[in-house]
Order: sequence, then C-alpha cells, then structure tokens
Amino acid sequence: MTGADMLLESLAREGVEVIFGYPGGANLPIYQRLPDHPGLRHILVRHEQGAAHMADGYARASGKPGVVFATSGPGALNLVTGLATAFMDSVPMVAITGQVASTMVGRDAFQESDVIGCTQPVTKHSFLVTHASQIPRTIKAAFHIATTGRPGPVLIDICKDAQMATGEYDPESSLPLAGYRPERDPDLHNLGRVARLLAEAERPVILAGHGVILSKAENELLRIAETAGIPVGTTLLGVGAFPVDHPLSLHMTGFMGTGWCIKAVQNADLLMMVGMRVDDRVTAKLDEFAPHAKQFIHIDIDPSEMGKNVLPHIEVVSDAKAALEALEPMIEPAPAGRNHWISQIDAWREEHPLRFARANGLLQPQHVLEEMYARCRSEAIVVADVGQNQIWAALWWNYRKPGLFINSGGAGTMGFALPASIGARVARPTTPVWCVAGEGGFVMTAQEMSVAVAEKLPIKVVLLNNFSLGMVRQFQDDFYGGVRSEVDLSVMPDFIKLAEAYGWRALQVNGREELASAFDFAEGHDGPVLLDFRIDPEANVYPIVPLGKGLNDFWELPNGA
Ligand SMILES: Cc1ncc(C[n+]2csc(CCOP(=O)(O)OP(=O)(O)O)c2C)c(N)n1
Repeated sequence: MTGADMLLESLAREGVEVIFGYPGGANLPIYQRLPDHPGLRHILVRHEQGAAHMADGYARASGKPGVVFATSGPGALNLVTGLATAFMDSVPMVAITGQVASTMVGRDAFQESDVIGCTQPVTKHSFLVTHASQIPRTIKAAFHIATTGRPGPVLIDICKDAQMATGEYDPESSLPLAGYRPERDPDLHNLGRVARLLAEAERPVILAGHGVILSKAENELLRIAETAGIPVGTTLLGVGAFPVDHPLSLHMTGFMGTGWCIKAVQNADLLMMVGMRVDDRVTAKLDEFAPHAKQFIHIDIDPSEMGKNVLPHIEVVSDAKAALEALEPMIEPAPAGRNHWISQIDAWREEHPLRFARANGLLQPQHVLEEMYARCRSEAIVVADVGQNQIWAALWWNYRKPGLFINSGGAGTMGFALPASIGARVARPTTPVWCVAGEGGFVMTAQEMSVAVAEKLPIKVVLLNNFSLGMVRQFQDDFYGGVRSEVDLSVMPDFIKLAEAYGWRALQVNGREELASAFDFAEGHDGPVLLDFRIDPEANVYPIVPLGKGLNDFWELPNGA
C-alpha cells in the first residue's frame, strides 16, 4: 500500500466520516487516492482557516474528533488560528498536513515551512512522519491523544515521499506513549472533604465550565446542586451546563457575567470550580476575586490547571463526570440555613436583572435574539462569533440543554462562527443551526458561504450589524477615553447582494416590526439564509467590569437607558 492509502485506510478505521480540507503540492498523493476511499466524505473549503473551524464546529456538535487536510507551507500555516482556537477550548481535532519530501526538509524547498515548530504551542501534540511505515501507528496515536484526557488538536505533518512510498500496512501496530496518562481516578478522600465543606458552607457557589459539557456531567451537577441547595454559575464555554431558568441558576459568570452571579461569587464563603480553567475572563482582577471564599475547590482533568491562577485548598484532578459521580452519594441535603443564601441571591437577581435599552426606538440586538431563541425552541445549535454579538448571544440564551451553544471562548477568534456553523450542521444534519455574528467577524471567513451552498447546508446567519467593531468601540468609549480609533465599518459590502452572489437568500431588517416576517423568511427556505439586522450602533454589553478592575466594580446599563 502507498503511504497515502495507509493514511486513508487508517482514518476509515478510526471511524472518520468527514474531512474538511484543501489540496496543494505537498498532499497531492493523498488527494489522488481519496476518490478510492468513498467512505470518507471530503468537504472542500475555500480557505484552510475555514477547514479548521469547520472541524472544530463538527467536533463540538458531534463529540467526535474533527479532521482537517492541508498542504505544506501556506496551507498548513493557514490552520494555525483554527488550531489555537481548538486548543484553547479543548476541542478534539486531527490535522493532517503535507510536508515537502523528507530529502528536501531544511533546504528552503518550495512551500516548505517548519509546521511542527509553528504549531507546537497550539496543539496538544504533533508528529513529523518521514516514512510510510510510521503512518498507521501515528494515526492511531493522534486520535488517542486528541480524544482522551483533556481533548485537543493533534497535528501530523507527513512528508510527500512518505505519502508516495509503498510498504506493508500494519494497522495493529501501536505507538508506545510513554508518560501519557490522561485519565485519573478522582481522589475519594479529597471528595469526602469536599462533601463535608459543601455541607458546612453558609454561602457556597459552584461554577461550571466547558469540562462539564465535554464530559457530559450536567445531570450529576444538577442533582448535586439540587440536593445540596447550591447555586450554579457557568463560564462562557460552560453555558448550557446548567439550565438557565432553574431557580438555582446564576447564569453566566465573569467579567461580562450577570450581576447576581458576580454578587454570589464575590460573597461566597466556598467556591467549587468544575471543568474550567479559571482564566482572567472569569476572575477579572485576580486578587479581588471571591474575596470572602475561605475554601476554593477545583475539579479539572488537567493537573496543569491546578493553581495556575487561583490556588485551590482542595484539588481533584479528574474527569468532571467521574468526580461528580463519585461525589454525588456523599452529598448531604441542604442545611436549613441555606435558604437565607438562596433568598439573598434572589434579591440580587431582582436588583441586578439583565436589562437592555428599549426607549430609543432602534432595533436592539436583544430583540433579535429573543425572537431567534423563541424560534429555536431550545433545540437548535447556536454558534456565536466574537465580540458584543457573542456575549449578547450567551446572556440571552434560554435553553435547558448543554452542547447547543458553541463559540470561541479561550482564543476569541473572530471569523469562527460561519465555518463552525457549517461544521456543526455537517455533524448534525437534521438540527437547525443558527450563526450569530457581527459584520466584522463575518467578513473574515465569509468565503465559506460557498461551502454551505455546495454541501446543501441550510444554516441561517443572524448578522447583528452595528456598522463598527462593536466590542472594540465599546472598550474605547468606556475605557480608552472615548477615542474611537479605527473601528468604523460603515463601508462594508451590501450583505444582501453578497449573500445572493454566493447563492444564498438574504433580507435586510431595520425595525422590530419586521422581526417575525424576517424569521419566517429564514425558516421558510430550505437553504442557507442571511438576515442583516441593522441594530442600534450604540448598543453595549452590560454588565461589564472595567478593564483591570475587580468583579465588584461591574457596571450596569445606565439608568433610564
Ligand atoms: C481575529 C481577531 N482579530 C481581532 C480581534 C479583537 N476583537 C475582539 S471583538 C472585536 C470587534 C468585533 O466586531 P464585530 O465582528 O462587528 O462584532 P460586534 O462586537 O460588533 O458584535 C475585535 C476587533 C479578535 N477577537 N479576533
């Protein structure tokens, strides 16, 4: 078998069904053999960054690793942002890049780049393959690494001569992965201490991150919270880990989280953080984070997260589900005094509700999202881009289920949403997929609209068009002396013509009264649709914590707005 056939056969054996890719000189031997492997569906993207985000969206929506092909040099380097996005958000992915022939490596050959060197910091692991015989075991190892422990992207750079060489195919060979011990049983002794502290705490709070969703631990979390009477907030990537409308829900935490969640965190005497990194978007100014917490408990699968930002009193290095499963039988029913704490949180919810400007007559993003979420009936996948649109989409989300809100949380990659929506729809072909984006991020990867047409994917884009780089404009207004510098996007394509040029249907929406018919239009067409919502250009995200400040300093929508 040639190395190319070994690769494709190994992918099929790993259960791969879809590859998002782009051909070029250094992976042509693979593309030559691809038609002979009809079980592998290849989706031709329009830019390699699109392939990486599609594979990412596919992985998040399916739970299976996303697979990417790219050629050497510029092709592989175009993947870097997508790999970094997946890496920061712990998304399983396998990227297979063509490399120049092993005899040419290091000679500045045409389209040669040090792809391993460039991608090592943004991948969980990477392999350089110089011989065909290495291919089967490398594929096996790559999928194992990408999907076990804390998931992440793995890159395999395969020299062109290894793709073309022939050899014996040995699918059973395995690569010893010395030192790779991704799974750990939770420490039961520590969990016993956790259960005791949860019972003794007067003002406990649980924060849940992406790890709860990745490990499917939402039911254990819900039962623990209900039995012990403990309120639960989520990170941006954890949105969906706990039902937003549950009486114990604090909704989203962090520097753009809800006022009542911030109040709860800042007054908690115990904070249990599950499946999350505790990054600066959660803590804001670190030394003012949860100042009354006498106990920090951190449960996470990645030991390197322990104490990275907040030093826990008790650490449990484990898969979130395994830890919560073991913790659940130890949980004691809520003590009587817990009611005071819950009533206090209810009072904060009343005092600091999510609000938005209603009085100026302009279309507000929340009007659009309320209508969209009503149409979604808690069933659709919503993929948000980055910026104000992302935070609005997260805060006005009203679902009870995990895994349906997808966004780039760690890297904050503008341009993520459209290709990730395409990947999500490929993964879940009968689930409606809504893509929420600002016009700035949307045009960064808009060329992938062709893929939605070619693959007949009826995704719906909700463009929250505010004629500027909204989030940056807000930061400049609020934290940089009001100097609006290089944020104006009033010169943009006519999005209706742009969408129609790609073969989409599209509609411009200017007022609230047009919302119902616009969504009817989008839902009524069995193909991709873009709705260009001309929203209030001055609409801002609230609450927000001023840059460099602690959570206690959060700002809310000015009164009377
Ligand atoms: C690739 C990339 N470049 C720059 C940024 C910095 N950034 C964060 S939000 C934002 C503005 C986004 O504007 P738009 O897409 O129109 O969305 P809005 O905030 O208006 O909803 C920028 C420039 C980023 N996150 N990603």
